[in-house]
Amino acid sequence: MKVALITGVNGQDGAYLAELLLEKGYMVHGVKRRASLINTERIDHLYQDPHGEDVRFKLHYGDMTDSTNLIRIIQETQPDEIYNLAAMSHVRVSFDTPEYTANADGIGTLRILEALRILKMEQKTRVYQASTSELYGLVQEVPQRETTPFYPRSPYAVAKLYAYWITVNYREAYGMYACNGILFNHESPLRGETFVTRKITRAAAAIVLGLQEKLYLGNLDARRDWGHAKDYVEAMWRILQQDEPEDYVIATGITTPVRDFVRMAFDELGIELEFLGEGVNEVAVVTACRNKDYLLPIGKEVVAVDPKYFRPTEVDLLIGDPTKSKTKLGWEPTYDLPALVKEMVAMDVELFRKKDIAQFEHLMG
Ligand code: NDP
Ligand code: GDR
Repeated sequence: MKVALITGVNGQDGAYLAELLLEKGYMVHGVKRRASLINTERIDHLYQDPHGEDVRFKLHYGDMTDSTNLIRIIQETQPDEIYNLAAMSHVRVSFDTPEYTANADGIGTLRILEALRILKMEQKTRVYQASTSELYGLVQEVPQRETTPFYPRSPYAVAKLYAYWITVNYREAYGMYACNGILFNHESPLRGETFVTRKITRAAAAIVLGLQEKLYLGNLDARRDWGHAKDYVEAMWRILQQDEPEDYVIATGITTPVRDFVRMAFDELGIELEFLGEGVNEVAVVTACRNKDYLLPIGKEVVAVDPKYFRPTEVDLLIGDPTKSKTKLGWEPTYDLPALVKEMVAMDVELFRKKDIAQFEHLMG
């Protein structure tokens, strides 16, 4: 039985990847941080009683900033494959916590690679590093591919730049099977609530259900190449199954402005919007309601801009060229953007309907 270790197992990608690897028959170990409240909601359905027989999913407490603990977990679990997904992954927040982000996202990757050398496992264990389209930052070339120069635009992206190159360096210096997946934005109903897509789908659901008045956003002009996380974790696995270790762009090849994502999410609920005004004064108002269950007053302002969500330096345009991953990995996305939006909106409506509304009140701001 192959053994995998996933850092960031209770994040969006960790949850989908753990499920995929369990389906493939792996023994899966996950690293999670201690939190004051249990935050394993995304992986609770995978939980197995550790006292039972044939347990194939185990969680370990750990932190990317603590090398002693990473060395111990790797020694105990003896993984064939490590998927390093743990990171402070919010670009805007990285401007507020730059040093911590560098430590967890940059040096954290070094700690994993060096742990394998200390334990003399560098020839046994394959490493997947969660690299990002944020490395491309300021547009140098479109679509962005494996050979496009990097120009990171946030403390997050700069930390990930270090992680990218230390992975390449350990591959070249020590002959390790260590690869970067340069993944463009990928979303799902499990996406964290403060990333723009999930923020929009949750707000659209809450507004039509009368639980929220308005959605405040930052830069509506930014364009992103959005795919579904379920497709992207399949690519991670494929990257570690090749004869030679290489780096791959994983993307859909289609880019969409944030404004259009907003339009699509509300449209899914039968609400048609018109965007009026410019810059910080831009708003979206309701022009039609097609669904009798979700009636909002025509002319109601449901979206406005709040400059607090602007970033000191922004990444304006991301569009990936997935040719290499299609050719070499045989990977293709199965979801398009309309299917992704549909699934996310439906799930958020269901969540708000199912759960006690009071639980959400503190999140409405
Ligand atoms: P999430 O933010 O959903 O998950 C990140 C995970 O990392 C969480 O489990 C979090 O734990 C954990 N984590 C954060 N800091 C530490 C730490 N110091 N020690 C241990 N664990 C930590 O991210 P995604 O699942 O969306 O992304 C997975 C990886 O892929 C990240 O590295 C991200 O930067 C990268 N990436 C993501 C893309 C995307 O579009 N989703 C695109 C390209 C790259 P906790 O729950 O305790 O906070
Ligand atoms: P991103 O994702 O920064 O691309 O990083 P995010 O969804 O946060 O932002 C996408 C774009 O939307 C604009 N935007 C807003 N963003 C947020 N979060 N909140 C808002 O209110 C808002 N309004 C407009 C942003 O300015 C940006 O241009 C994600 C993360 O998952 C990273 O970890 C990963 O590496 C990259 O995707 C690829």
